[in-house]
Amino acid sequence: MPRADAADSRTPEFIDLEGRYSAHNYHPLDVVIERAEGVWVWDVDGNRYMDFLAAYSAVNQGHNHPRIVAALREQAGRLALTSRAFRNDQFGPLCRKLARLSGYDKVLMMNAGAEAVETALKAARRWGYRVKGVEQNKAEIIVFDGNFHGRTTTIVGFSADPNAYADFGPFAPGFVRVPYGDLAAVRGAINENTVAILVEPIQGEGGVIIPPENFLPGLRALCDEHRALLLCDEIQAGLGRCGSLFAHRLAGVRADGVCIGKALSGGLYPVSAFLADDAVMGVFNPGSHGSTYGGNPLACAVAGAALDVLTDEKLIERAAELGAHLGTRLRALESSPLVKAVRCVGLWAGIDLHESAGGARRYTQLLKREGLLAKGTHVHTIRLAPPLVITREELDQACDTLERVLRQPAAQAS
Ligand code: IF1
Repeated sequence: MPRADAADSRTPEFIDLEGRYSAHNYHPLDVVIERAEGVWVWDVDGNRYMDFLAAYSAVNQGHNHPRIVAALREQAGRLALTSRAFRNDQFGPLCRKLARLSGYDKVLMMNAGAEAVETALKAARRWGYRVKGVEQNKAEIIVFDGNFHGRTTTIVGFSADPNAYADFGPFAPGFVRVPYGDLAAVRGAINENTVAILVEPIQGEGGVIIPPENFLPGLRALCDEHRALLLCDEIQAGLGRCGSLFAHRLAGVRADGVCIGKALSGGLYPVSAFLADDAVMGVFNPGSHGSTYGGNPLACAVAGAALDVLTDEKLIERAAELGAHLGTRLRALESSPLVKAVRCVGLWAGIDLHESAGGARRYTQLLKREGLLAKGTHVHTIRLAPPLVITREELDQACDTLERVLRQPAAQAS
């Protein structure tokens, strides 16, 4: 098998091009991928890796799923973009499919996940003024420490991560941030001007942080008591990742608004959406919100196929079943001197390393050498999120690799 560090490797030329011509807004692993299929990717030197990031859960259906690729190809050859100034034959059927699957009255199609979140924020504010009767420009939205909802200046304005907000101010007012999982803090922050609580049911970027069992039901109760909207950001946790269509449903809760994205297109096209019932979605009138590409025919055709793959291939059930096995395998790692804690829900896991291990990045580099691609977060945590099409054999192969790498003494790991 050719090696990425071999003398004739093509990898360095691509790294050089990125360094010379791209903004340095990322620090990726030095792997240059040129082909992908299912859970597998190949780099420009012919090395094969198992993808345990799945583009942050955008590729739940597996890379280049043939049904979704076929839908993309067929639609692209016929009609790609009309703008919403006119109607098209893909938009209504996709909205119906998504409304029926999710159980919400209405859908508002956007492109990036951050746009779906911004849509939710606008809906909540306008609902607050026009339905709840909050005084103009007094609307407050409760958010949480450790949140990640996108990178617009509104959203980073309520981030707790200096990397996300430093020197991007001034920021939009009207956001109150409290500790994640802390119902008492939410109770202390909610008031007559609170129009919504925006929450990730499980925090992805935070390191697959699972809140206490009573947290989401408690938020639901507080929203009902204070007439505020519960908005769940399911852009990463949703669409099967946690073994449920929506992660918050695992807590027996129904949100008033849901943001989805990423796997809504199976990684083939940027598609996002905000889902809500008429009482909330009714605040939007023509000209009040939208986007050039929002709900375009190509996006709708791709999203329709991506949702069909999720349901027809029972990927949600699969994530629940295989996730239980992943959890069992990963909990065995807790006996490693490197490992501080393991969290797993569905096919989504976070492994916290002790600080003495020297940081997650060195282990993701070791894992890459062993043919497993994973991403660190917040310095000491390795995040695991394979495509939901992974087989049990592939999952065990990956866990064997994790065992091998995470049982090396820190000193030997280089
Ligand atoms: C990057 C993080 C993950 C998200 C949730 C909204 C969005 C995201 C829960 C916005 C996007 C992506 C963004 C991407 C890397 C990745 C990420 F590391 F940035 F934080 F997954 F954890 N809500 N997450 O996870 O969706 O606008 O990106 O489509 O910016 O590097 P987007």
